[in-house]
Amino acid sequence: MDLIRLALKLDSAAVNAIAVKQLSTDYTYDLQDAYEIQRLAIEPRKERGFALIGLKMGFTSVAKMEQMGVHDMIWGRLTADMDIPNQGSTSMAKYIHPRAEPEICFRIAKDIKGEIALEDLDEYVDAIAPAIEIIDSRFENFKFTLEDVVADNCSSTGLIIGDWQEPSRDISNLRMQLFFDNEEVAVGSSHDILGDPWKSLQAATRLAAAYNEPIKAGHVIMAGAATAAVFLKPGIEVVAKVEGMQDVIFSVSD
Ligand code: OOG
Ligand code: MG
Repeated sequence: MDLIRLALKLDSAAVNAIAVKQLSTDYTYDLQDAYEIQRLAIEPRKERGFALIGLKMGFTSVAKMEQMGVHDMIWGRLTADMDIPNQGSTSMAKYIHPRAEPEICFRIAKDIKGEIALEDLDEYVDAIAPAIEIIDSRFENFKFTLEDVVADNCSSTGLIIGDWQEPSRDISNLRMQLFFDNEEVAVGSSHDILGDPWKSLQAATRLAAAYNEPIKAGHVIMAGAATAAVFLKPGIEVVAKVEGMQDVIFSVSD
């Protein structure tokens, strides 16, 4: 199996917004191969001038695992081309079948070299923010196995980060809501993210160390969605509200 060829296939599916068949239909491959395909698929992005800006955790809530039928935590890479400014807009034409989900994001204050214990994480974080993630599986019908979704960089495609604020250790029970044109389309609690989003950051330090992916000062780490994700539609305004934080907003054009 040619991992580079599969990585390039996924990169071109993302760039051209054209779905491809699940890799697992034609290939037998394990999680290690899947993370290697993911790593290789990020290289052409870097070559196009888009640096790594951080990492994301996925399937850190039961709501997400049940929606997608996948039952293990995963992690993916975030690159500069995915960043959409708060109050900005994005176009449906860039995606295959995009969905949005409300998240919490950590900003890293200094380089992290190995796994960090939960109680020591404060030192490494200088801000937190509410965020929205846009996910867009490159696989037909948004269907995949655990290996497929990992190879496909955990469906990563866009992120909108709200106003940064002082990090608080106590973010384990904040209401998190997603609105499309003022109508609530998803609601949950930050408690749904592993009981506490800081635990998701802890898991990110463990997994990044295990896969030799350094987390650097200035990187952002997305903790994973608290709710199921909702399909975007052209013409809507999307707002995420995280209790005690400023709203995050973006709009969707054709
Ligand atoms: C995979 C990405 C999962 C999250 O927050 O749980 C994720 C997917 O659902 O397609 O980003
Ligand atoms: Mg997510």
